Amino acid sequence: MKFTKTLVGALLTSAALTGAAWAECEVTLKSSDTHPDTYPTVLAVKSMGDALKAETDGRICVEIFASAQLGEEKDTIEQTQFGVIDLNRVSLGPFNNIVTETQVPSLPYIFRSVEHMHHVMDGPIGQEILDAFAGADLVGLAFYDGGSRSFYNSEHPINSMADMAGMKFRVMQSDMFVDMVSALGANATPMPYGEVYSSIQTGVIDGAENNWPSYDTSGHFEVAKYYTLDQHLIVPEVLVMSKISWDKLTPEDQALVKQAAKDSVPVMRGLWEAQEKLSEDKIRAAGVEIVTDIDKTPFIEAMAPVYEKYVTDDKLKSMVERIQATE
Ligand code: GTR
Repeated sequence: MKFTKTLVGALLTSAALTGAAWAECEVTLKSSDTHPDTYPTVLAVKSMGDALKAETDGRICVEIFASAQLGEEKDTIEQTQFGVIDLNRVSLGPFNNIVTETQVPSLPYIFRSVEHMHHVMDGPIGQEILDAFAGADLVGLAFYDGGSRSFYNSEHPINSMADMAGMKFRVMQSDMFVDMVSALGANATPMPYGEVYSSIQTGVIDGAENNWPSYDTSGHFEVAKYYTLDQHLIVPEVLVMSKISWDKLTPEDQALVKQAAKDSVPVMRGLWEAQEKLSEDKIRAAGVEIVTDIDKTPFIEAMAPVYEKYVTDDKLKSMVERIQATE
């Protein structure tokens, strides 16, 4: 590019303005995400930051650290509990061992569809789960979409549960997901997202499971070319705030943060729908072998022991029943 005087001038002015704008922020909330800059979750938090900044005349800003710059999800959750990170956008999976209530919407096949998940998470059950984060020194702000997760691997197409026998799949760091994979006759290795690509490439694991956008943007489809749409999980994602950071805000500012987070949800859902299509097209064009007509019934039936082990107390049992009764 040829740098004309005008262009250089414009760049300098915009740099100065950006600097000035950040300098005005009285509160800068540091926000973490494992995904790259253009991923729907990152863009949704960005829209929340823009709204907050506008609402507060530039007093409250959000600075996003995408692409796991602040660490893998399990570690960033701890940093958020300690107030080192202010905001964190994470799947509910890595919360399963910390906030028991998050196990319920993470149960395999608990939701009949994404619409069913929205009805539940937008209502009183969703609110109960958001409130439960208080027990882990966190404030649950909003749920985002994570589509449905399915298995992919580098070995062969999976047409039935029998094809999974003895295979090794990476799962998120949640005991429940380890048991889920065992119940399907395969072996599970919990590991951070950032280690999955090389682990498949080097044969440490045979595959993993995720939604279209993550399978795409992580590049996993390049090393695991068989994807079976068994859709075992429709696990929502969540935006949480550190209780320590929250307590530093005035009640008025807390209300603004809560509202901005809520308002980012429809933004996220629109971006998600578009991204799912883009990723699916890209993956199909890349020649991935996709099994769509899998019979899910044996998969659903195999999950009984997982429900038995994890849905133990009355509170969780009632939550499961209420979800099943939700339209
Ligand atoms: C993605 C999710 C991430 C992370 C990742 C994983 O779908 O958006 O938050 O949980 O999956 O499998 O670790």
